Amino acid sequence: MANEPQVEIVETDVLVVGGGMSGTGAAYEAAYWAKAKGQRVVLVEKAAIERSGAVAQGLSAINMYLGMRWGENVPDDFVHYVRNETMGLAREDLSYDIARHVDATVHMFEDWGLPFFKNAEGRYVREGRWQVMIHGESYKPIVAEAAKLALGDGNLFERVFVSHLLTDANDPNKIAGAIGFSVREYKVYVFKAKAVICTSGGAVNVWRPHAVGEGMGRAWYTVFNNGSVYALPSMAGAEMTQMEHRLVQARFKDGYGPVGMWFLMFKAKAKNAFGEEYEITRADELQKYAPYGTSRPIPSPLRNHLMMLDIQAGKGPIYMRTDEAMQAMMEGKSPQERRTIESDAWEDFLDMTISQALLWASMNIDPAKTPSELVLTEPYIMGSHATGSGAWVSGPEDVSPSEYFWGYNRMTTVQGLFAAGDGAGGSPHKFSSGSYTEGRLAAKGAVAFVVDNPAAPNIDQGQVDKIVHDLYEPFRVYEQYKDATTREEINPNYFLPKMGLLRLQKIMDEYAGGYGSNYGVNGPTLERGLEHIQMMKEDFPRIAARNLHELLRVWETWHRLWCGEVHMRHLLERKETRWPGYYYRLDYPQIDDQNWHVFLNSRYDPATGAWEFKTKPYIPVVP
Ligand code: SFD
Ligand code: AMP
Repeated sequence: MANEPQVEIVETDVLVVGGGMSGTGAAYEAAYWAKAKGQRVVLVEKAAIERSGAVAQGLSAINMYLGMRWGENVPDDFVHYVRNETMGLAREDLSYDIARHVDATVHMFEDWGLPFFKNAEGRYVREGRWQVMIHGESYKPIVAEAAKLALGDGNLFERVFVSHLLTDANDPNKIAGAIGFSVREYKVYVFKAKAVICTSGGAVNVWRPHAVGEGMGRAWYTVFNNGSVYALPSMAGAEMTQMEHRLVQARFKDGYGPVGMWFLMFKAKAKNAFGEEYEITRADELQKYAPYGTSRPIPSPLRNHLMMLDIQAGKGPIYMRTDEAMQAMMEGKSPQERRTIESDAWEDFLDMTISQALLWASMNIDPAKTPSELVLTEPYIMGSHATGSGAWVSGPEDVSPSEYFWGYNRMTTVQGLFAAGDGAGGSPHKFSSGSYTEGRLAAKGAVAFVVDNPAAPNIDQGQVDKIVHDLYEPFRVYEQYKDATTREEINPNYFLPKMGLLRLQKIMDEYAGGYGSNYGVNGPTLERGLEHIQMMKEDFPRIAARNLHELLRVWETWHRLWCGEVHMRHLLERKETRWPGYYYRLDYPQIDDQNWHVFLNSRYDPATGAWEFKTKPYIPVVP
């Protein structure tokens, strides 16, 4: 263990933070434009990009593909879909921008060797209107390889966790770079950059998960995404939007296998323990949420809401009737065709959620004979699936109204700081392909920003020295106090990151509408929860680390804590329940379109520590 790390300076034009879907997309695109402009592009990733982020295990579907070459959809159709899914609150300029470009990205994946399911005419097989099926176990290595080739030698820094962004010494609202520490060596990197693209993934394990103890590593979204994509820009003073729009998913119990293919392609039904289909028996409930509830598909939060009502009425457990669906599909089919249906059902999980297949095998579940339990997950903060949390970013100049445009596509309110994927707010349903596409769009914007702003960033050396020193404080805390106890995990003077994480998860579950509180919150509960968060922040200087791995966990916990705070502040501010099924503001149980059909934005001021909230108008951009 070292008291002070070795420090390495890396100078670049564009810095990409995170090498997941949007990060590899950003690197691929930025490198292309940068070559022409003589710029350097560097990517920094906490893990190894070949298997990092949400797509590390692979995916069995690409959930955003329009099929424009076959006349299947046009971008306006996608915007209508997103508008309804979000109960009327999407940044339509951003959704439109991704929609018009996403097909080209998907075709590129195929050129690079990603295998697609195809029908007799050579078209991609559709799971649903927006989703196409892939044999996607190696999806991530394929896009990672393209990013590595584009970046070139010496420009990829793996196993480096970015903990802080740096702003310009002369202009606190301009980006200057980032700081990260190696999780393999006693080394800290100071990246000096003219533009930074933040793509470091959604927030998982902020709330107490269903699976605790040894099962804690099993959640739906990747547990290695700790909310850096929200904490980093927010701590640097960027405006954040929709941070209250958290995601709760209906999933196969315990393994968290996705349900899309079962619902959309296999036409399976979710039914309660008494065989009733809540989407039919509770259809009247949807009328209350017109026009969203009465449009199809039923918005994701409202599907959850109907399921919750059934559970609260004592009608659980809820089952996905895989048995009925598979038997219907297999009727009249040859043994060979039956075998194909069966293997597709298993591959859906084996490509992206292997543990669900293991769980089926270990629980003697044959999906053609036995239904499987569905549950609602703990909440996640995400901007790429069925929710739109993230930074408030500029849209494209040819589409965005002036309220949504300030110069460079996907730039946040901090000059030179860009965001994409889970990190760009207000444009959900981009998924893997849309996130990659958005990374590309942000990269083009970032390169243009550097062309217009070529001056080297001014680094505040005092700020850098303090951060570098603080990063290793948990080692010093441990060294100072380790002899005060015979059991390292329990100490009167420090706590370890696992304890910190459990403390945060308890606060979030009990005060911020986790599954343990039936997703319900009210004003006083949130205010009390924020007091607990404040106390935890005050205790944070007492967190200790025994090795580099624990140091990583320390700073991941800090980012999660930040996400929890921003989320609670947003929940408190939005005085309505816009997304029943994701959360309930029990003191404001209705949707209030008159007052709250607006985006809610927060800004943390790094100079004063004050929080400011404002609303931004919802402006439709397609008819
Ligand atoms: O079925 C730092 N997703 C699905 N997308 C699809 O297109 N089809 C599906 O089938 C999808 N499904 C699905 C999906 C995800 C998961 C986990 C499952 C099932 C089980 C969603 C997409 O994967 C998702 O939308 C995108 O991946 C989002 O992209 P992006 O770039 O925003 O996040 P990322 O890929 O996780 O990458 C983040 C990277 O950042 C790194 N990182 N690096 C340095 N410093 C830090 N501080 C960092 N913090 C994080 C991460 O390691 C990672 O590489 S289904 O459910 O719908
Ligand atoms: P999932 O597997 O649940 O992540 O879903 C994959 C895709 O299918 C996403 O685009 C979901 O929004 C969509 N989806 C899942 N279930 C349904 C459903 N019952 N009706 C319509 N769309 C769905």
